[in-house]
Amino acid sequence: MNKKIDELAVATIRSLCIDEINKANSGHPGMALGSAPILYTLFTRHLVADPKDPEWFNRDRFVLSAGHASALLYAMLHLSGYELSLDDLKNFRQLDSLTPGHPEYHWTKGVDATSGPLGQGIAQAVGMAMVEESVRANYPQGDKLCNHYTYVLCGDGCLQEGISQEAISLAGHQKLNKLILFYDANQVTLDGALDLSFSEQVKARFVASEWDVIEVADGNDIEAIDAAIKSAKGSKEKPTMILIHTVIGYGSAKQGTSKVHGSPLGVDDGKHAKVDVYGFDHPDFFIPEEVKEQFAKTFIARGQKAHEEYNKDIEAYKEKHPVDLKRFLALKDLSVEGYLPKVMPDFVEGSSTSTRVASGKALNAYMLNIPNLIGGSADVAGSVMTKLDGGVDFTPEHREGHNINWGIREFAMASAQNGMLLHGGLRTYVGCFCVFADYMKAAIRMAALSHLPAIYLFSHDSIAVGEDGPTHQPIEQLAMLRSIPNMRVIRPCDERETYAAWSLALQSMKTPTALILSRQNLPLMPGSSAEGVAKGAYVVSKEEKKAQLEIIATGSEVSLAVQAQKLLKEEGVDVRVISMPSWELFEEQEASYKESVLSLPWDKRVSVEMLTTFGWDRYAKHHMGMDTFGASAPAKDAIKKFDFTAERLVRLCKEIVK
Ligand SMILES: Cc1ncc(C[n+]2csc(CCOP(=O)(O)OP(=O)(O)O)c2C)c(N)n1
Repeated sequence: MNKKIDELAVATIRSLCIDEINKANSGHPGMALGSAPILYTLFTRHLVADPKDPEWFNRDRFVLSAGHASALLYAMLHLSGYELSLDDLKNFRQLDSLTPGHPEYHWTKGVDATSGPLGQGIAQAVGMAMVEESVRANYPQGDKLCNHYTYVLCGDGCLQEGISQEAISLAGHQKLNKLILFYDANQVTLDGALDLSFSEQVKARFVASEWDVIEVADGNDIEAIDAAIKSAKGSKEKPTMILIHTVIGYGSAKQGTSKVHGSPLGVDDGKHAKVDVYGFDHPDFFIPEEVKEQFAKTFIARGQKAHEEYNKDIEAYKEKHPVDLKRFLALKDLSVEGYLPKVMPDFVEGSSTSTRVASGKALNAYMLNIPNLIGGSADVAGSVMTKLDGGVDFTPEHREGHNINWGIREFAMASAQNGMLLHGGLRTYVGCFCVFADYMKAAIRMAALSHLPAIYLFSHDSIAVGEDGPTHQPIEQLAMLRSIPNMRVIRPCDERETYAAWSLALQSMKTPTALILSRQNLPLMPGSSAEGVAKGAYVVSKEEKKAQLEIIATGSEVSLAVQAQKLLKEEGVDVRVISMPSWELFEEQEASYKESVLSLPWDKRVSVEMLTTFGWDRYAKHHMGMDTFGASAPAKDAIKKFDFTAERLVRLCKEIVK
């Protein structure tokens, strides 16, 4: 190996990082400078990807879990031939630039995952590695379609976050041997030395989680990093963590301290690092020709060759397995078009079922049609109905399995789902009790921000959970979910609405969907409609002549509202009942449709939802909801205690009409 060019290239990368951050007068030089040799070694000697086709399906994936080191990733992408110009580097962190503060998927070509919230990148990489196995196992000669490594770079911060352990533990259990994690162990975080808050034996923790561990003593030793990656790629049984001792802010007068974590070096210190330490005496943003050539003949040439060979393999595959290839090509981009059943099943009028059971039935029906639908729950499959009946579990021995046992790791489950969808090749869902959506919030937000069509099944959706009590009874969770931009929440009122909700969730391409499901049985509503669900809200039970009030209900409260409507009629009060399974879908409708459903003025409308009333002012002046925590008791007693009855709704409506 030519040590001289390696040193020159690393000096170039580090200098670019210093210049990007100095020009922006903002950014995180610390880890970028310390980790530069790691990414240089990975990109020039191992990573397989094609900058001309950044979305090439079979590329190796790379996740910068420590997203604050974005200046380094951008320098790497520029040198590696991606569509990211020197001007883009000069615009680091500026409005609408291709080089935002933290890496954003869909925005900057070559960025495989949005990252920055520490820890989540590790779980996303675990999800990617799971899909890599699943896709390969689900096709004949699957290795011709999907066969690559997943790399992730993290720092001390990511490993302090709890989600990292959930993800590491899962990856070890699943024996994801093609997952390779670099740990930039610089022993410094934002506030100071790591030992202010951390004295863990990190190696032992990984070993205990069934990982291989390799240690590199000097983060500037490219040959040692290279040898570690080679060894990790050969692992047959376990994922590998490569612990690399680095120096934060390498080259700066402030290296080794937290002062260099998140502040620009400035001109003088920048010059000191570049000239005195790296021996790189050039103008800002200078890239030597030899360095450009080095990337052209390593990373760029390797990727191009691999991609060409892959394309040839696909041509041959087409001859042998045309039907499988068609499925692969559709699902690689997450589309299920052509795989959804054309008609709804015949629902039994007069029947009653919980929407969690209805969801399980819908899932099974859709799974029979969509071969690459995969998912599971955080140890509540039997309660949330997340299993494919008679299906196989996804395990190291059965990578073709569709049922994932996520274990009680809600946050990593949701974050890994993001990684699965970022990878592409299959559609996913995850489930847990609605109240624990809070555990997953940061990952749900990330799905919405990353435009991923994640599906969440949240059952046990109100105080009707019953005996488990207020710890398990959601109150404010729907308000939280509804407040996330680019998020869709659907709370179906019966079996028909549940099937429709599932279909909409699967058709979504860029928006996550949460299905909010009941534990208790709900009657099939004669007026419920799949088309109505698609519009977010519709009249489920009309007024007799002229409505004096409009009751807007969701989920289990729709039947309660219809009951109240009947009682009110007996007392001479005419009301309309609207089922509103999804605020977000309703907001997408034209004004004329919205006005046809909500036809009365705001002060003549009542919302009914056995959850917080927070947010409902948007649609109604009057509310029947739950603005306290619930209580532990059989469901009927809990509901009685909080007087969540048709009679109360009748009283409220009469009061308003008066
Ligand atoms: C979940 C989360 N919490 C806090 C932060 C703010 N933050 C960004 S970097 C950082 C310190 C990370 O330390 P380390 O991983 O060692 O990075 P280094 O100091 O080496 O750059 C913190 C607290 C964040 N980005 N995400």
